[in-house]
Amino acid sequence: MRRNLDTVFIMRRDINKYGFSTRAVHAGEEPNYAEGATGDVISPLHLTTTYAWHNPSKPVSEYDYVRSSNPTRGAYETKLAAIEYVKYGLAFASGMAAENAVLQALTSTGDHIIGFDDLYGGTRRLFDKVYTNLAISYIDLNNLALFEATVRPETKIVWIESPTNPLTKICDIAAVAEIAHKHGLIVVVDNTFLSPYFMKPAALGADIIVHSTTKYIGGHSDVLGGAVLTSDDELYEKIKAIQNNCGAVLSPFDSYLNMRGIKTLSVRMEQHQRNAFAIARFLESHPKVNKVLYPGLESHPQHELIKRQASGFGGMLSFELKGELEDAERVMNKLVLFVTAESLGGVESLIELPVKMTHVHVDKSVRDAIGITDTLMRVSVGIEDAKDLIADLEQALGELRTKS
Ligand code: P1T
Repeated sequence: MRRNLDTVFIMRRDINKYGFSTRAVHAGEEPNYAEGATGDVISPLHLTTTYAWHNPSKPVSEYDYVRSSNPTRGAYETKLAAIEYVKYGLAFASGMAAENAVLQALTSTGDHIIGFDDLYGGTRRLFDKVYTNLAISYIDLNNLALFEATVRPETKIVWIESPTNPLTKICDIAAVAEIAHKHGLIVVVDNTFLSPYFMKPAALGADIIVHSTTKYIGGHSDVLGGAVLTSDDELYEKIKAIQNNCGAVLSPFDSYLNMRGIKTLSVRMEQHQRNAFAIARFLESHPKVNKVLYPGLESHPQHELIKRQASGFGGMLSFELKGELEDAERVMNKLVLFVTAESLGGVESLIELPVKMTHVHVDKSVRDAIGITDTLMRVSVGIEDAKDLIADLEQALGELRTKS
């Protein structure tokens, strides 16, 4: 049963009539004006694992046990749903736990899934190594004829990232969704990279949206979490049952931190994007750089497409050096501000080498086929001063010039 907030709060606001930033600040955080209440402006951190009953027939409230529901997690799930413009939010202990809940709830042995060919390496590992009872086809979803030809009677889900991780490939979500729905497929969009600030996949036809909230939603590289969002009552009930029965829920404290993160999502995303543009343009003009993949650049092959379906381009970019693997490693070792690390979406800038880090588990033949080369580096652009970030890249790339 979905928690009825009216029993806890006196609701004065209709959050649905507000814009993104207002929702991000206020959804799930209505002050409690009830007689005798404390009037908290911020939804408080509510720590208890269990809730009292007056007697075995009469619980004090609609809460019975923390795995099933908790006021802080409930408030966070309300905020998540509001910023994705959907009815329901479900918070999980990690992005992978969220993805797993979707697969567990909606697939059974023999089903077939179609995935974009450049999904996050961990998502591919979940599909390939854990869901060995399913058939998976990875294809370029920009080829809509190929997509339709790949659909089989047992196909259940099409799984999209746009931009993909790490090649920043975009696909036309509305076009994919139209074909998918014609064949009765469920459309899942992993919206981690753009965040709901820049793209609302539900409006493009996504049935389910997943997030690694570890990234932009948390925003400070200190909370692991995941989320599933949907407006579909039946899908929600099925995935909620897995959340409760399997138990990979987000803790109240982490829910509280992520609520705090969401309040600044819009201002952070604007600064991530501003800096990403500055860095992308700098790299594009650098003689040691072979190519820059940032959807905001006119040179990005799907620049026009992303402009149609999103309101921005985000803070993630990848670039390929001229040279060998060792050159990429030399540059990374010289960087002072950029930290070599996996993950993304935090306020600090990170850089990583997919062939040795995030995508090391993806077969080399697959990496070669889709273009994850030895010198491809992925940058999660933070919110520092752009000029400091560019100076750091300039001195590190200069290291390369002295060698040649
Ligand atoms: O790490 P976790 O919160 O479990 O989320 C997994 C995940 C799901 N989807 C996308 C698009 C992701 O990028 C991730 C996690 N990605 C990294 C850790 C990374 O460095 O790309």
